[in-house]
Amino acid sequence: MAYRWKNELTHADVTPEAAFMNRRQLMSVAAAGVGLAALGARAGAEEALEPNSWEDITQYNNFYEFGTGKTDPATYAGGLTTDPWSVTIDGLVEKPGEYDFKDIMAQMTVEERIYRFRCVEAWSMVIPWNGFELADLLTLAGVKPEAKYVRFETLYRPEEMPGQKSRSIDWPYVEGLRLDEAVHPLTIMATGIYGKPIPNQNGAPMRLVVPWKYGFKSIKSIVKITLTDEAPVNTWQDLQASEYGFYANVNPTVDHPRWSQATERKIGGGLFSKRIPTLMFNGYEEEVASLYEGMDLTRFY
Ligand SMILES: Nc1nc2c(c(=O)[nH]1)N[C@H]1C(S)=C(S)[C@@H](COP(=O)(O)O)O[C@H]1N2
Ligand SMILES: [Mo]
Repeated sequence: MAYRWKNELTHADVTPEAAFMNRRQLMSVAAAGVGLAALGARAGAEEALEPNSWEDITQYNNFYEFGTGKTDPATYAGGLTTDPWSVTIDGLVEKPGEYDFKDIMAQMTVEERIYRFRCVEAWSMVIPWNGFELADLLTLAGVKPEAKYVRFETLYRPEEMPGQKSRSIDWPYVEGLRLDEAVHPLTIMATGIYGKPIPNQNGAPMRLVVPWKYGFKSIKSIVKITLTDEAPVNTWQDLQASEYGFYANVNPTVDHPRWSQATERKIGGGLFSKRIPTLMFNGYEEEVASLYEGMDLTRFY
């Protein structure tokens, strides 16, 4: 990789309870041989944002396979079998096949990424993910030069995913990225939160996290990754193309047809969740703006 991400949001400001766990986590990360430099604060971070609590992150979710209510995933996802788990990687790759999750994990370097997470519905959190760069997984499979896009699919298993009995969505849930977005060092496969295995409601055992895009791009519980030369149609675009696009880059200057995207409600303050300004590319403009040079960002949403 050309460079590795440095966390701008640090544990320096977390609540005492979380800080206790994080100290252990830092030690285990260090023991695993991951450079502590990667955990350092980025100079000039203008605000001291705190990661949300474990409760916020695991009890207020969008995972329509378990229902459309925010507490449905925490209520129903416990019944999902995530072991064994495998991911089919196919399409324009040198080594297509079924990759066992445990074999993948044995070859990946898991590190912590403290990212802002901004849902298109205008709520947000700060989440300390554990995961590996998607680029490293794609390298395992060997991307062919003709590949231009990556298509992702979530598990389809209605016996364990009660929300899939509803036909309002054409299951399985599908997402897509341009290849350069997919191999960007900010793009990770998350396998943990706060140093613990990622809970089912957050997309166990492996889910995408693309922090500069609206949350729906961060597809959960992935079973298939396909390299293609055509832009995949993602689930939300398929459902309502006038409201949800392929790029879905966070942009406070382009409103959703039904609400403003200029501000967001940061989860965690209960009824008094505070509204904060939404940042261009969710605060990752410096890292990702060059991917979209020459594109009219008010048109390509
Ligand atoms: N398979 C699948 N992935 C999904 C969703 C979903 O319904 N199904 N919801 C998306 C939306 S809208 C958001 S905001 C995030 C929520 O992630 P979180 O519950 O970990 O906060 O997951 C995204 N990934
Ligand atoms: Mo979302």
